[in-house]
Amino acid sequence: MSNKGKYYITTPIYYPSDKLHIGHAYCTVATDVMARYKRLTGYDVMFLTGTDEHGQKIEDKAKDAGVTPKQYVDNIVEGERGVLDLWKLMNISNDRFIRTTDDYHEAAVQKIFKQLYEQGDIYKGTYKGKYCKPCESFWTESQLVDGKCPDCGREVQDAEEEAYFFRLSKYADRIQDLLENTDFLEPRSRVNEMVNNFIKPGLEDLCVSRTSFTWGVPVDFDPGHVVYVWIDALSNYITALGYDNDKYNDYDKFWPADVHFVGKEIVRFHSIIWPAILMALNLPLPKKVFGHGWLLLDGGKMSKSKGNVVDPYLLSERYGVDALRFFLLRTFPFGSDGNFSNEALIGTINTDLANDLGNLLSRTVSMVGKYFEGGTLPAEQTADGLDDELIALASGLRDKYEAAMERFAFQDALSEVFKLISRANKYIDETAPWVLARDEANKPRLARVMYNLLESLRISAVLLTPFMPDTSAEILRQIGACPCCSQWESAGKWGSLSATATVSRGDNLFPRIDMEKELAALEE
Ligand code: ME8
Repeated sequence: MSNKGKYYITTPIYYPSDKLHIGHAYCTVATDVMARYKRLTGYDVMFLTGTDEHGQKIEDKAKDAGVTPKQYVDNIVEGERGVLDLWKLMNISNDRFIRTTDDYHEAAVQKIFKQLYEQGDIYKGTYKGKYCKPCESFWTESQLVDGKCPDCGREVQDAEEEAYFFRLSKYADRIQDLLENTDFLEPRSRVNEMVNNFIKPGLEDLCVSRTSFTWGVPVDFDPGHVVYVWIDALSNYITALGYDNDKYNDYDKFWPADVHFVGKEIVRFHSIIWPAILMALNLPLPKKVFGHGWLLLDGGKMSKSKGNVVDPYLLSERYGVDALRFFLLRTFPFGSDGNFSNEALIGTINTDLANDLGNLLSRTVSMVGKYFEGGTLPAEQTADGLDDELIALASGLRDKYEAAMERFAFQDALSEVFKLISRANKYIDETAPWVLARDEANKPRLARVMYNLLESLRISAVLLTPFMPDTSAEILRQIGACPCCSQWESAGKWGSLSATATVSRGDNLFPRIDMEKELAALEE
């Protein structure tokens, strides 16, 4: 396999203030799909995810639970059905997992904070403002919406305390230029929002330390202050590679990141504050920040603090990991919001996976087994003009898929694959193999029809691998694909499967779900 170079991709580091929900799984699955896709195409990938473990909210939650903050986060991260278990269950292929309570990270954050202070990018002042406790966000009066937190709509409190500030204002012009004149931030629609709402009204310096709680990285030169959220959280992307620490040694190789995937509510932190911190540290900027949309439930954002969350653990167990992964990226365009519902999930499983993909595989493999000795195609095969359209579609698929994947348009990439799957199902009706099978003289033609179906399945399965790794492996196994025709290169080459492939039947990939019964069962 060719090595195309390095690729570094990250998820946000999630707050382990509660169990993670389907919104977190959404971003992590998307990142995993991209990481797997890049590996498939020959990149040396670093995929980072992790947890953001400090802050007042976690301190409060731990107190309520009667445990220390560290015990609290340890349980959510490492405990049974915790974050690590969830990612394992969901087949997440992260190369590294960072916890902001890891010693090496804390020590590096202290160094970064001190450096910024010593060079004058951080100074001491008094913080006056409004604070939203559930969101752990400070807001200025002008940012409030109807006097409430612009993120969650809840009440905010007056806050005033001695604090350190980062000179964000100093970087305003450079950040505006970065946002407006490069493709640093995508989707592009988010650029105007950042520039008009945050930069044009005047970027204010950012409060980066707190004295009102203790669960944070201590400011080592000023006891009583802990580093407040963003310098701690954002620097995970470099400390996890070994920046300012000896734990890892990958900074030179992998930084700058190729893309940070983040939800739209933290685009501001990643496209304004993070580049400013990096500019102050004189480090290269990530190549791209992509702000994805939210999964909504009954029209509102799912969130741990609102409690309207859907458990990805339960959904994976009930419907299968691959079905859930597929649903998340097939149904919602990555840059936009989408409404999660059980009906949509079951509908997608039934339509795309059970009817279209599952049926194509089971019909094809069972016909090959039924019509040919030992399930092996004979070498003598007869082509027909009827095959051309299917072959043309399959041969052009990889390029279209690649173009969509490079835009993070997962839904479009899957639509292209499913066009081939539908076309192949139609091809079965057009060629009517059961009619051909009635006459021995038609065997070479029948063999060719079967081969074309197996080839369509092979190319589809290779391209579905990043989305549904286990399912794709099973399809490739059933159709008798050798390892070398299961690679990216061969997904672009019609005819890679051996003409005399041998199929082996397996279980039905996705049994159809009875929607009514299932919805009733879920209500219980
Ligand atoms: O913001 N729909 O952590 P967090 C889609 N620790 N995605 C969602 C979602 C939803 N309803 N809810 C959450 C933090 N997400 C900080 C990040 S990064 C240096 C620090 C996803 O636990 C989405 O990617 O609140 C969002 O940005 C992220 O989880 C926020 O997770």
